[in-house]
Amino acid sequence: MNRQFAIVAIVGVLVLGSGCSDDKSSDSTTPATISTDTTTTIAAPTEQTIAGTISYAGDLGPGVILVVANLVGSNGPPLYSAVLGAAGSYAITGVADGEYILFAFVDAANDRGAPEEGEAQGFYDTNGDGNPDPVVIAGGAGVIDIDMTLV
Ligand SMILES: [Ca+2]
Ligand SMILES: [Ca+2]
Repeated sequence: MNRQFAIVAIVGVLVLGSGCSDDKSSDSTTPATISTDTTTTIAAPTEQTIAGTISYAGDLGPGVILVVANLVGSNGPPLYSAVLGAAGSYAITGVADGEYILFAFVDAANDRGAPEEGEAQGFYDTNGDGNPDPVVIAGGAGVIDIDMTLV
């Protein structure tokens, strides 16, 4: 989900006359010259991002770690996902407003799909009560430290 946005910044460059001080004929009303050919590419915006760290003590082998986010109460396929080649930090960007359940699991054969038997998994449960804690995304703000441990 690493969308990048190429943003063309139109930069108006105002070129003023040099105004040579000893030239009494200098006309301050001379039109300025505008240049509009500067292009700048910036990184994707970081707002509305869900980010955190995945911990996994096992050997990932040829597998990957999938991090998925879905709306609370949804039974459909995950709306968002990230694929990690190793345990560590993740970020899901461009998340629409909503209340999400974060879940992560090892995909041992790297064949995607739902978690299979024996694949370590975990969900975001910051208060440790055994139930997922929803993450709220709204108003252009992202969330960090959405950490999960796969067991
Ligand atoms: Ca699998
Ligand atoms: Ca909880």
